[in-house]
Amino acid sequence: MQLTATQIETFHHEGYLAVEGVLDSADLDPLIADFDVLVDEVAQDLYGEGVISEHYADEPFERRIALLSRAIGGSLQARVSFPNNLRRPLFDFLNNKKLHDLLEGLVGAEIYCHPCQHIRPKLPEGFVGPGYEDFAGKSPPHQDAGVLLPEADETLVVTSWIPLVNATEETGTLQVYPRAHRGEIRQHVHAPGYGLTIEPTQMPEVQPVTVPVGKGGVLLLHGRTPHGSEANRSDIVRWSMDLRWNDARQPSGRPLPGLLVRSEENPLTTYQDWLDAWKEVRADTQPRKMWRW
Ligand SMILES: O=C(O)CCC(=O)C(=O)O
Ligand SMILES: [Fe+2]
Repeated sequence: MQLTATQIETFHHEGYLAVEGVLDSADLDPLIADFDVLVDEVAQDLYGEGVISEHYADEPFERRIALLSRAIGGSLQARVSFPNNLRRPLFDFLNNKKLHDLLEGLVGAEIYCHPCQHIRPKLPEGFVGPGYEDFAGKSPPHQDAGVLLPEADETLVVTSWIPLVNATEETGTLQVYPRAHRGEIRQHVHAPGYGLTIEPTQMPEVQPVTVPVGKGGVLLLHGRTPHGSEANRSDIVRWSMDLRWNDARQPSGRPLPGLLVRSEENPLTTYQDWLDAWKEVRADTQPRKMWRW
């Protein structure tokens, strides 16, 4: 599916665009099945380490990681997200042509899959006690461009936010500040336990819009569009992925390995290239500047 001229215009005017029905079960099922396998492996490890006394093996994808997280009193996000998870089904998903077709209208035909990306099992609020807000997964308002290095200030890095369950207001879908992506990158400050957030005096004057996105849909965000999310008030995990993309010929602002996924000019990144690049990063002990603030 390619974006229409009207959709592209809306994206640039509003700073975001929700597109329903981009992906179907043939796209999502193999990935979700692999997350299931991965969560099972995590459960086996935790059980082996004596940290949990139950595997929760009969629990569905939408619940199991919440029960495991509660049992350990902490977050398991890092275990299932990049770069701990560099599994083949994830690589295949990053190479999904439907996503590239969609992105091509915004970033052009030389497409780089940006290394700043996350898989977020956002836990139901009721599962986490006080003090664990950081893994309840509320995201304070921020611009994704605000977490990259200034070298990427002129690069349009598009975020594709992809829920793996229906993302509704109740499950804590994204909230987006419309038409607030113009102008300079706003000053960000560290919000304890939450990462970077826009400095309060620089907050947009508009009210945020809650954007529900059905499973199979994709929410596209301009890198300077302020957005965040509230708590997940449902009783299922709001699994989502945020993947970023830019014109491969422009700086990404994050000195870590991404992937060339569509190009007429250069060979695409193979699975082995990707693994090797991350291996090199892990072996490199030199400090790397990753964030502007
Ligand atoms: O998933 C969330 O709640 C936050 C995601 C986000 O900030 C992003 O996709 O850039
Ligand atoms: Fe973000």
